[in-house]
Amino acid sequence: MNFLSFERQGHIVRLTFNRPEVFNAMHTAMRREVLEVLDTCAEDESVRVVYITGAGKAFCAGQDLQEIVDPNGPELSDILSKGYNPIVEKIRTLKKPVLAAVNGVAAGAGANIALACDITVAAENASFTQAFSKIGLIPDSGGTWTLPRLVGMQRALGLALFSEKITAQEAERLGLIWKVLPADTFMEESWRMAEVLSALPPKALEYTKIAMNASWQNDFSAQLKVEDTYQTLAGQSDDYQEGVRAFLEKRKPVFTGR
Ligand code: T3D
Repeated sequence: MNFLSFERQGHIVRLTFNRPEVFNAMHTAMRREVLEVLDTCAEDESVRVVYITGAGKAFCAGQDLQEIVDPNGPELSDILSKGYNPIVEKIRTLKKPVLAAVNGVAAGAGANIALACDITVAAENASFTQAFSKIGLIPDSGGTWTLPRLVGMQRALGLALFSEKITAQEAERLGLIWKVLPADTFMEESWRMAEVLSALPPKALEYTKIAMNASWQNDFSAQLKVEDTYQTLAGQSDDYQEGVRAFLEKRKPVFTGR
């Protein structure tokens, strides 16, 4: 890996965007590496949580604009179809939680990758900007889908059309992200959240993610059927037995993922 770092600690994979000199803006080779890591995480059942952050001052400034003006650069449509689209699709469909630890500014596709994650936390000095409208583009990387669902249509359009940089606190207030964390302990606290997730029953988290995502397409009755299906599956797991036994025996549960 040349443009990101990728390490495994326990059941957690930490993926760090690593082009700090350009605020972790992404070019083709970097997008390929991100996809490779996400594929590895999908295939490896022992990985329970994916933690994504950025090196240096930024989380990710989105598309590397130098690549756009490079006459030998990729076609714009390939940038989406072979890069950002599969990245956000994989994040949304990965059978494990993906936590974005937004350590600094997240712009354009960088913002929308962070918002495609299941849990997005931000350092108190981080910020978000859609950025697209300022360079003549529309929000991509799922932004036109994610934004209205997270914050409602007026706010989604406000964020997308004005492309103002908003603070982490404002992002939390709007419901764009889960939580703002103190800057000086951000990496430790956000990592601890990943550890908490990694100790929970993996199947329960997987089914919760699937059911929540399915809700966008369903009416109430259809969604009750989804809950029925996945609750039945969860109820057949060893981890459910373990969770109940541990509670009754007043001890810490040990979940195996079975
Ligand atoms: O159709 C398609 O397929 C295209 C796909 C598009 C997907 C997208 O993501 S489009 C949106 C692309 N991103 C942007 O337009 C954001 C551009 N960057 C900014 O607006 C600002 O840099 C930030 C708001 C992110 C941060 O501002 P600030 O003032 O804190 O930092 P800065 O000084 O502007 O940037 C720091 C360095 O990073 C600077 O380099 P230097 O001058 O120190 O050598 C800057 O040029 C570089 N940088 C920041 N963003 C990008 C970048 N270099 C290349 N591409 C970038 N996106």
